[in-house]
Amino acid sequence: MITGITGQDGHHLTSYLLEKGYRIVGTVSDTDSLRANEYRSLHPEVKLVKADLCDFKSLIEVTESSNPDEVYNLGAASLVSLSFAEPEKTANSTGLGTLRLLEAIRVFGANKVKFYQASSSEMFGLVNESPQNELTSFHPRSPYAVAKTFAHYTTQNYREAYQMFACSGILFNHEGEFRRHEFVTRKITSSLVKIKLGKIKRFSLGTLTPKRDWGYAGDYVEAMWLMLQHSQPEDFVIATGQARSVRDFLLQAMKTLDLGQEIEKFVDFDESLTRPTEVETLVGDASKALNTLGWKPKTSFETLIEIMIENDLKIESKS
Ligand code: G4F
Repeated sequence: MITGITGQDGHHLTSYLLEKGYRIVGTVSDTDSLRANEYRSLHPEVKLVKADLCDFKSLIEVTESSNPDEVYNLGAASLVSLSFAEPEKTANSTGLGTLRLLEAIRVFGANKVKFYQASSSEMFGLVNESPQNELTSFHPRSPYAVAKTFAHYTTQNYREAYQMFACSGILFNHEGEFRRHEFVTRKITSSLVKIKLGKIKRFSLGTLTPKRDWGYAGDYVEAMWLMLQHSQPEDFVIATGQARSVRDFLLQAMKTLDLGQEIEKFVDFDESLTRPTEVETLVGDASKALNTLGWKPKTSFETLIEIMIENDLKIESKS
């Protein structure tokens, strides 16, 4: 069972698990939404069931009816910037939603269900060491990160209190062809592709200085699965180990599209796209995942950008 199945990671995880012969039930809050219909057209073999992380009764019902062996909790209000405008909604779905789901699983099969929680590197926030690993302390800097930290500790508590196989993957930024346009990487690749095709002349960004550890989402879903196949429930950092700035991403994307290296030709800066509290630098140390699960990232920064640009070129040339 996968919550948030119509999101970026849901798409990748679906393909990964279907190839392994899994039967999948995906939960969506609205079975007729555009995203649900798009998802269905790509993965018609997956059953979509209406359930909402903010509605405990629906989680009890879907857990009982689908009787899952593995649960991947990918559902969340995942836009950090939006969480400042909607803190209560974010806490309810991203934070309390995880608690509700764990409670539903505890009632209907705690001993057999393996639970994966999508924790986030945003929890490290104002970092006190670099790179960050599983022992680095958290200093969340947004309502989103606060909610994810609550969900992370709740998962740990259910593991310890009820001996549940519940673990968290602390995933650093991961991008790809299913990334939504609101995130900076997709905003950059799709806008530059539109510029290349003569559809627009310029676009706006908030800031170029923050650094992130950007990997490919297709690589990261393998780590989620490996965590649930491990002999015991443990938390893992999943990252590439390399920090690049928004500027680095932009310049590499411009290079890939032969658009030169003059940022001012295409980009405006808009103060309203900055955050009240920014996370300046995140970079992960995934050596525990390598040593314990044998996981490592396969896709380079340059290839990730090529994948995203190729996909945007396909979409924009058609429309
Ligand atoms: O693409 P972003 O919005 O991703 P962010 O905030 O790092 O969060 C992503 O990664 C987390 C894992 O660490 C996930 F938990 C989370 O759900 C999400 O997937 O922003 C990246 C950076 C930020 O520093 C932001 O301030 O880009 C900067 N930025 C600059 N201009 C912008 C923009 N971000 C967005 N979304 N839009 C801009 O115009």
